[in-house]
Amino acid sequence: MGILIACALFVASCSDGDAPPPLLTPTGTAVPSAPSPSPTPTRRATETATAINTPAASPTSMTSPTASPGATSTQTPVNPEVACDVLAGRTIGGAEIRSTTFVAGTARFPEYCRVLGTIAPQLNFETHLPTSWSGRALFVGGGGLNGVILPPEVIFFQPSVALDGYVTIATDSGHKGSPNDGAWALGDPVALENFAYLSTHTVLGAVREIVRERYGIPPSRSYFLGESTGGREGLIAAQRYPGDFDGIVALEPVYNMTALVLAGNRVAQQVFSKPGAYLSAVKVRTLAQATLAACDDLDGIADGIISHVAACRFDPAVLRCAGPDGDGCLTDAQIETVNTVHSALELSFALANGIYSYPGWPVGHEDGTGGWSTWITGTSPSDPMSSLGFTLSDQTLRYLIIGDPTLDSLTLSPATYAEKLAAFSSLVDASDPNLAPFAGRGGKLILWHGFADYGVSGYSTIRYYERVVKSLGAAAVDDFLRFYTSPGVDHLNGGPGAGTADYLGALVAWVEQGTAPGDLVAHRFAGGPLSRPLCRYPRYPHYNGSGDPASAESFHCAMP
Ligand SMILES: [Ca+2]
Repeated sequence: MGILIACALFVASCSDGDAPPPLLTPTGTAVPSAPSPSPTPTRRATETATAINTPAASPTSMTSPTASPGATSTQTPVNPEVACDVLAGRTIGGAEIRSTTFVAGTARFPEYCRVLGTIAPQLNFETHLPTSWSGRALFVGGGGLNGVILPPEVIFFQPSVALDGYVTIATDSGHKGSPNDGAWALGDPVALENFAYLSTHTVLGAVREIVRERYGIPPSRSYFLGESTGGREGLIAAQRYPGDFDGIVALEPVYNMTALVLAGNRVAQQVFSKPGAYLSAVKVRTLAQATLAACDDLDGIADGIISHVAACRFDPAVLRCAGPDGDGCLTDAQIETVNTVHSALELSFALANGIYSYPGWPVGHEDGTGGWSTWITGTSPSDPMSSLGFTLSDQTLRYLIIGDPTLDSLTLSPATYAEKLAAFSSLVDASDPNLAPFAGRGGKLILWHGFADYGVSGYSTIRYYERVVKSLGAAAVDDFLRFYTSPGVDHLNGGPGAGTADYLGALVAWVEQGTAPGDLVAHRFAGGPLSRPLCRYPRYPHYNGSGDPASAESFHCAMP
């Protein structure tokens, strides 16, 4: 887990080189290995193939779009290593290609050309151009405050991506630094604008030209997959650049970053500034045991996963110390802390798209590695920076929003900075519920959230989904959006629940074959084999009353 946390905040996972989990497919649906040749809603102009290298058919029968009827190439394929080398040093699509590396194939990643590029002044990106290309491109989103290029092979729990011959794309979003550090934003509006909304769009445009140069045609399909900040970037694309992607997977998205930062600040002020309000790790364990006892079996089985979240009612006052303070009880100040975490932030001024609040976090699973110790309490009451929730909130307020390195965010009153907060919200937040332009172009969107996520509240994504439904109507939403939730899964995809699924495969099948995904199956990321139905919101996995508790087959998706 250390490597997960060290890699990036608001990032679900960082590769540690372990073998990927098994590829999952949507229930009853085979993930296609090649794009559909049939006409589709598209924003592309007709392209004339002038390939310098026609991608060869792969052992999995991937075919190049150039092999489609009416688009054949008569040119002789060139050596793919040469085709990689000749890109180096060139300026294509406004990007300077700093280096190219021809990478030999492995069992998981067939050979590809690794391209590092920069768009002035400092928007860095990396793209992988496989020799055997499916015609698809996949943009992988960032995490935290970005600043690093996540390796494209770190395709969040999507082990099939490289094998399927995707061109992959990733960017640092326009600055370099730790994802936990916001100092880069001070006095750099260009970097801030890139982080906020522009970098994905800009890099995609450049890479499309690089792809055209390498293969003779642009991608036939472009997809986006991101988690956390990457999820926000996906929703930014859907809202502001609806023509950029055919399909988007947004996992645990920080779509309303401004409100989240303020909610995190509110919690941090309670935890670190109120006398006696801090919960030690032992007290957090006490709390977690109490919430589990109250809510675990509401889903039909005491399996250590609170799956019927909507029915979970827990009053921390039941833990109030009857006598002296001790590890097995909570003081009044600590009870207030628990209530603060689970209650909404309410603002006296509007953020972008009329947002005045941020919901509390769901109850349960407080003591996991992705729980309170990571996001809320940190490791010591005297070390707020050990709390990732505090750190990201503090850095964002200090450098991205208010622009005062000396700011003490633990004494901040949001109303004091209402104007700057609203301006930042307009710049960065992806809270516009009007996805009609995206849907109108045939775009498909998959949203997902884990309910043990103490970084980003699952309730916030519910709010967004409900706003989209209210804005467009349920029937219209059903045509282009799927929203799944996973109980017991945290922001790093850890926890006792199961949230690892082939979201991208489901999306691709939807976009290219018109197979709308239903309920899927999710596997636990770590901690031993366990699967659960991946239910469309608002349903949740309920135990059938018999059968292996580790198997999804023993559960059904139930209405709350
Ligand atoms: Ca349970």
